[in-house]
Amino acid sequence: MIKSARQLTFLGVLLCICILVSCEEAPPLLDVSMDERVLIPLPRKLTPNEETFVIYEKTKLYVTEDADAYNTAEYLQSYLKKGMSFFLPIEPQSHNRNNSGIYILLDKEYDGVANEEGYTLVINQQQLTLTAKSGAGLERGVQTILQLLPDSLFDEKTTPMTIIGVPGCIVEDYPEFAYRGAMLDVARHFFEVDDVKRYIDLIAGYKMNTLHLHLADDQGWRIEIKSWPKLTTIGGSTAVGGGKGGFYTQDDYEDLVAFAAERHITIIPEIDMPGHTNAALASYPELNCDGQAPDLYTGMRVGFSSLCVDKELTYVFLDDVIGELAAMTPGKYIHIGGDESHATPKEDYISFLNKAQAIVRKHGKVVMGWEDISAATLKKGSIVQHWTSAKVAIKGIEQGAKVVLSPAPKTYLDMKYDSASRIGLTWAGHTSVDSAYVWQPLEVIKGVSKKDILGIESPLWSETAVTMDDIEYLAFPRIIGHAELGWSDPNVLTWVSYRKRMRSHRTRLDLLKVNYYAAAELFK
Ligand code: TNX
Repeated sequence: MIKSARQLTFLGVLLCICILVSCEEAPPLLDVSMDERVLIPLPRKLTPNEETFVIYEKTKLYVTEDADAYNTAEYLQSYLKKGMSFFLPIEPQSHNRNNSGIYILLDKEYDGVANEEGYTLVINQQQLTLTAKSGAGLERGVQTILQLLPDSLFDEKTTPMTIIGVPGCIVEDYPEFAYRGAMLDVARHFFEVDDVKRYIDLIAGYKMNTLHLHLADDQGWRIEIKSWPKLTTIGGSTAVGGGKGGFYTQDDYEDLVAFAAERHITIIPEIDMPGHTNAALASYPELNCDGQAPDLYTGMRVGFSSLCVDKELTYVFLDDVIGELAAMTPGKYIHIGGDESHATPKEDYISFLNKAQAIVRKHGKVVMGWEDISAATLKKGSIVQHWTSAKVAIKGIEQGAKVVLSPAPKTYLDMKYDSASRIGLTWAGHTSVDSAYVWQPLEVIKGVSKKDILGIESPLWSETAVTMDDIEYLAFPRIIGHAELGWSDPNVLTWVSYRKRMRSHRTRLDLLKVNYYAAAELFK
């Protein structure tokens, strides 16, 4: 018989403990098949099962105790919060590994996938587990999780959901190429910090890992250099067509770098030289051989400007600019352009580039440049970016450089899709969505082997792109195909599979309000 209130309390506590320990409440059931979801880029290995993981109000996010796992969990949490009626708590996984829930696990010793950016995803009725050996791996994996969530989660118009299903499967995944990049030309037209952040978010969704910012050209200088302030006050004051221009303060730039780093995206800054420098030359008369500053330039010609190769001051200028840029750049590369220096005599070009490379090295960074820099003596570890001449790129590779592939007819996002495109250039032809997708990276430069190729980059030159809508119209959907070529196994990719997946994926682009071009060959 129960004799006292104290005994009653004791029994009550015991009962509660029993419930908590022995019978964790079973999650509700749902049945979602992999056929209802699309993955782009296509993973290496995808094995669907018959089970469904259900996210509902009792679901928790369990993490290993480190910043990367926690940040990844928070990122997923923020997406789930947008479309669901409740908030998933994040807890350390140490004592809970057998509970039902979502697990984000960083394990430096993990050898399930050897690649630094690889990850494994195991989804069944009980658990959804993402494992990787690096923060970058977790980032690529969480993007796969987001693609496995229902589109309705991304729909601002639906009422918050109380329960969603994630199709059961095992994904083992890793990239084909270490470098998967996009380039944004913010010099011909300037794009605000928030626009660049949106671009970063969009490319992160397809597992790209590099954003190359073309920060200076004839028409505009877009990055604050404290020791040479007129570069931005004068050089940054206009744009192609004579717009008002703009520039990033160093605080803006550091904000961008940090924002990209959260998505494990490296920003590579480019200051194009010795050509493409009219904005700098217009800002400081003393940088010119004749001491006369040219007018600011708002046209679209290339190849008419050059830094003054023989002037001592040119190298003081470079040292200051690269020094400040290097201090804002956690990544290892600084891009020094080097393309289309038609106004610089060849001997001068070579001597200039050799000095410029030494300055980049002095500031602890590695040189990246357009393939044209192969004319100089390249330092060890350099990257040449192929855009138009395989012959020139090979000269760089022969010097031991690795190559990033940006063949203009396939990857230049500023080429018109066809003659009806409302903006874009045509010098490398028209680039339809299927043409941008159907090519083999290993065949771009004959005789070059995979070990020479660091990866792929999609440049978007902005002579004709004025607004973010213009950027999205030119980039999407072509850039998604490039992301897949950079990540997935080339032996299994087909246009038919890609087209089928893109047709389903279109809803997601609509919900994210991406101003993509609805190409007939893809969507009609
Ligand atoms: C060539 S690609 C350029 C750029 C132009 C672009 C337009 C390269 C290294 N130079 O200066 O903006 O074509 O498509």
